[in-house]
Amino acid sequence: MTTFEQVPVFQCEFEDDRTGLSKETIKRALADNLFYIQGKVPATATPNDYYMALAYTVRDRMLQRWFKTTEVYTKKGVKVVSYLSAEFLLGPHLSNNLINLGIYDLVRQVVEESGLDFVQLREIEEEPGLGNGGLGRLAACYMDSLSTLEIPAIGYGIRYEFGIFDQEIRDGWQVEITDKWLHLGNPWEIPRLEETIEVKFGGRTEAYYDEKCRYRVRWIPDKVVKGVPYDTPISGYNVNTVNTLRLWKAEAPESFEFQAFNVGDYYGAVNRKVVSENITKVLYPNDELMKGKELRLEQQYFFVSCSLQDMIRLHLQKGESLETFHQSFAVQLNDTHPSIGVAELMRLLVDEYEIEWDQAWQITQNTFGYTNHTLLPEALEKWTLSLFKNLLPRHLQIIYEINQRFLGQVRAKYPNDSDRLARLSLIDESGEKYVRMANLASVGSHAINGVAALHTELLKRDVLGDFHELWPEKFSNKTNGVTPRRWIVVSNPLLANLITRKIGVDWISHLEDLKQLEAFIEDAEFRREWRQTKQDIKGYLATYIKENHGIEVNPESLFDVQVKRLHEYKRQHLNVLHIITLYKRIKDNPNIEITPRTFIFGGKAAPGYFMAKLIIKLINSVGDVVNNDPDVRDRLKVVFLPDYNVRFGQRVYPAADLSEQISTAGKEASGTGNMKFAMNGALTIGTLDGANIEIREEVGEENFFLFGLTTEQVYELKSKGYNPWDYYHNNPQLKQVIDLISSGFFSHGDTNLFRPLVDSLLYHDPYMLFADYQSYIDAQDQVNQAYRDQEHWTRMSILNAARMGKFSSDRAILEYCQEIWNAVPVKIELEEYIQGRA
Ligand code: B1H
Repeated sequence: MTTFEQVPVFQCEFEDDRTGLSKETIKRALADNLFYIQGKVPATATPNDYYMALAYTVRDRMLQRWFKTTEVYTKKGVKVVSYLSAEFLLGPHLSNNLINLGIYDLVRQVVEESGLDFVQLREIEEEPGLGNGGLGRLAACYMDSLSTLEIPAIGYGIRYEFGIFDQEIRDGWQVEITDKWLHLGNPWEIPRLEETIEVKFGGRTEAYYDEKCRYRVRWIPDKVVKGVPYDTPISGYNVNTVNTLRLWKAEAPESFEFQAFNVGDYYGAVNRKVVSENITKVLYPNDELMKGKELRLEQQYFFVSCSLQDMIRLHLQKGESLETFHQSFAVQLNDTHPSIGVAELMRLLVDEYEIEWDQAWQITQNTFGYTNHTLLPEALEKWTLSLFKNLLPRHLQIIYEINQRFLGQVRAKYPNDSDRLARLSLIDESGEKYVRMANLASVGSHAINGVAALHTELLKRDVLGDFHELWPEKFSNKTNGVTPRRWIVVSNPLLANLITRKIGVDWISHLEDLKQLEAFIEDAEFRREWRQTKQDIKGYLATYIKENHGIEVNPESLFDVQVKRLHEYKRQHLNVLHIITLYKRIKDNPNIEITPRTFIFGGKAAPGYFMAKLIIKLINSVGDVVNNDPDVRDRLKVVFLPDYNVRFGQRVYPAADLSEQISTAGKEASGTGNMKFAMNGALTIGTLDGANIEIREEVGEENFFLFGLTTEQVYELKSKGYNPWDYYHNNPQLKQVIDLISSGFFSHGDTNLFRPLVDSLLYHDPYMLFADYQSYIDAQDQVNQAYRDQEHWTRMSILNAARMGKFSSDRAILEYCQEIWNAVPVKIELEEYIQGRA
C-alpha cells in the first residue's frame, strides 16, 4: 500500500477567479458560475440560478482552505475530533460563510452592483433542517466553534433526503408537509463517490477456528447497503480552517440487481433497492420520544458503521496500526443515537482486524465520549432483543460479551447486590427484554457528560447514578453554548455593529469581551442607541408578521417570545394561562392600565403527539379571541408563527424583549434558545432549570425574572402527593381561567375540544403548571412594572448581553478539547497567492 508521503505531489496553479477575494474577481466569478455551472445567461436566469451562482462563488472561495485543511490533517499526526450525531440542524449556509470568510459586505455590494437583490437571493436558500431542535442545533454550533478554534474535526451524520417537516397551520391546527430541501440542488455539498463504504445488515453469525486455531466469529449478512459520503465545508470565523461535515446517503449496491435479473425477479430487485435507499429518506420527527422503530435503528447503525469504517481507513492511510486508533480520533457520541458505535468498533477491531478482545476494549473505551442530553424516561433509547437480533445479530453477541465481563467486575466490587446488577446491566430484564443504549454508551466511553450543571448533577444522582458510583472520574459537566457568529453577527448585524463600535471586533471570537460593555452602562447616549437598535429590529419583525401573516402588531409593545419544540414539559400552555389571565383582567375592567404585549410563539409538535398539537390549537384559538376583541384595544396580541426553523430563529431572537424559559424544574437538560435570547439583549422569565440557573448566575439575579418550584420542591411535592385540584379550588384567578377554557369560550362553544388538555391538568398535571401558576403570574406582573421604566429595562438588557460570554460554544468546545478529547489547535497556513483577504 502506498502511504500518503509516497504519492507524488500534484502541482497545479489555480485560477485566481476561483479563489480571489477582490471585487472584480468575485463579479466575474458570479457571471462565470451562472454560465458554466447553471448553464444560463441573464436573459434566461431565474432567481434560483443567481442564488446557485452566488453560492458556488462563495464555495469556490472556501475550496483552497478546505483542501489545505484536509491535507494537513492527513499528513500530520494530528488528533481529529469526530462528532457523531444523528442530527445537524445547520440552517442557511450563505450568510454564515460570508461572515466567516470576512466578505459579507463585499459580496453584497458586488451582487447589488450586478443589478441583483441580495436579500432576495439570500432568502432562496433552502435550509438543511436535518434535526429536530436543540440537540441538532448544538451539533451545528459545535462544528462552527471547532473550525473557529482551529481544532481538527469531522462531523459525521445522515444526509436525510427529507429533513424536519415544514409546518403549516390550518384552522389553528398543525399540518405537516414534507421538506423537499434538495429539490433545486444543494450547492454546498460535494459527493465523494469513490469513498463509498459498505454496511451489512441482518443474517446470522457463524463460529469457526482460523488457521492459528483461534476461535472466531464471522457475520453472514442478508443485506448490504452502500454509504455514499456527501461533504459540506464548515468554515471557521477569521481563520483558514475549513473542516468537513460528512453526511451519508444510503444506496443499493448494483450487484443485487444483477443477481435478481439472473433469476428473473426484476420487481424484487427494484424493491430491494427501494428498501435500501429508504434508510436515509427521512428524519424521525419525534423529538425526545423513543419509538422502537426498526428503520430508526437501521439509520443509526448505517451512519455509525460508515463513519467508523471511514475513520479506520483514514487512520490506516497514515501508515498507523489500529492499536493507536484512539490517538488519531476522539469520537463523541451526541446522545445515545450513535451508541451502537461501541459494539461496532469492537466488531471491526476483533472480527475484521483480528485484535484481541482486551486490547480492542481498551481502544474502544479510550476512543469514545458520551454526552447525555435528557433525563426524560420516555426519551431513553432501548431496543427489544428480537429487533436487535434480527438486524444486528453479531452486535448482540458482542453486547452480551461486554455485559458479561462488565457485570463480572461489578459483582467483584459489590458482592450479593443483585438489584444493582440488574440496574447496571446492558440488558433490561424486568419485563420484555431490551438493550439499554445509555448503559452501552456509559460502559464503552471514558467520559460521560451532561449539558448543564443541574442536569449533570441529576444525571449522576438518578439516571446514571449507579455508573457514577462505579466510575465517578468518568463524569463531568459541559454546559452548552451557542455560536455568536450565527446568533449575533449573522442574525443581528445592527447590534453587532453597535457593540463593535464600542469595544472593537474581538468579542466575536472571545465572547467574554462583551463584559467591556458594562463600562458604558452610565452612558445615556449608548443606552439610547441600544434601545433604538432593539426598537428597529422589532419594527422589522412587525413588518414581517404583517406581510406574511396579516397580523398587525405594535412594535412599541413588549415582545414576549416562546419559540422551541412543543412539549408538555416546556409548558407553552402555562404561557397561555398567563395570556388568558391578562385577557380576563381587561374583560373585568376594560380601562385597566396594562403594559401592551405581543405574545409570539413558534415551534413544531411531533406529528403523533396529540397533546402538543392541541396546545398549538389552543394558542391559535386564544389568539383569535384576544386579537379580535375590541375591548382589548390592541393592547394584547397573540401570534403563532408557523414553521419555526433556524432562519426564523435568526429573525426572532434579536427582536425579543422577554424570553420564556418556563419548563418544570428538572426537565430541560439545558436549553440553548435561552442563551440566544439573552445574548441579543432579551430578559428572561424562567424557572431554576437547565442552563437558566447558570444564566441567572452570570447576569445577576436582579436582571432575571425567576419563578416556580425548584427541582427539590418538585420531587418533594410529587412524593407527598401532588393534587392539582387543590390549586384550582384555592386560586380563584386560576379557576376562572381554566373554567373559561372549559366553557368553550375559545372554541365557539365546543366544550369538548380542549377537554383532554384541561382534564390532564385538573387530574394529573404531570408538569405542575398549577403549582407554578401564581408564582408565574406574579413574576409576569413584575415584568410589566419593569418594562414601564424603559431606562432601567435598557440597563438590564445591556447587562444581560454583556454577561453572556460563558455561553459561547467556543468556551464549551474548549472544555471538551481539554477535558475529554485531548485535542489541540492546528494552524492552517495558505500559500501567499491564495491568502489575500479583502
Ligand atoms: C435534547 C433530545 C432528543 N435532549 C431524542 N434530547 C431525539 C432526544 O429524535 N430523537 O429521538 C431528538 C432529540 N434533545 C435537547 O438537547 C434538550 O432537551 C435540551 O435541553 C438541550 O439544550 C439540547 C442540547 O443539549
